[in-house]
Amino acid sequence: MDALIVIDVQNDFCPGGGLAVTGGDAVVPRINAMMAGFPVRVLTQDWHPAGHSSFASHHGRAPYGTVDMPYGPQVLWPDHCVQGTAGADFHPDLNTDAADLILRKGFRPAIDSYSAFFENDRTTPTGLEGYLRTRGVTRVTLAGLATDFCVAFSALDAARLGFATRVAMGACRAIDLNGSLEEAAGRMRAAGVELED
Ligand code: VGL
Ligand code: ZN
Repeated sequence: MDALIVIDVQNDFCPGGGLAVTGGDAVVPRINAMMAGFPVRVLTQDWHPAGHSSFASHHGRAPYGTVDMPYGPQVLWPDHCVQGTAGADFHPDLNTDAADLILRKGFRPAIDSYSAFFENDRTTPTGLEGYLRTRGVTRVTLAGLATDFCVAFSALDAARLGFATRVAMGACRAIDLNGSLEEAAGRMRAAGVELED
């Protein structure tokens, strides 16, 4: 059984948003068209409380530096996807009606969660693995935002958990911070993730 996992197609990751990804909105028609081809469809939503510890503003710092968190280095982001704000809403044209499950992540104040499977400590589960396994899913295809952070971390975890994992690169867009896209692509390939156009 195949699942489509759509990562964080939210207003703040689209042009005009708090953490805008270049061309982020361009993935929407492509993802809507893909949905019909999958029996299991999951959308994830980055869902931070105000003042989240991944926000540069929380530390009185400029965005895109890093801090050492108890779980390791953490990139500091502009405020984004704050619970209940318009920036946290899905892009208005995304076909959210087609979703079987909407999974929220990043809601714990002290820990970020790039991956749809585990938070950034790499051990706290989101519950998605259990959902997919109990629905009989063995293969996952990922799409969405951003290629080099939440999509890549989700793909690497999916592969590690034993799901046959594919990323629809044409239905993703990257932040590309200091070569992070190339690095993420290399790590995904090395982990056996299939990168397709
Ligand atoms: C993301 C940075 C911070 C993502 C989420 O969806 O890729 N990136 N929060
Ligand atoms: Zn976030």
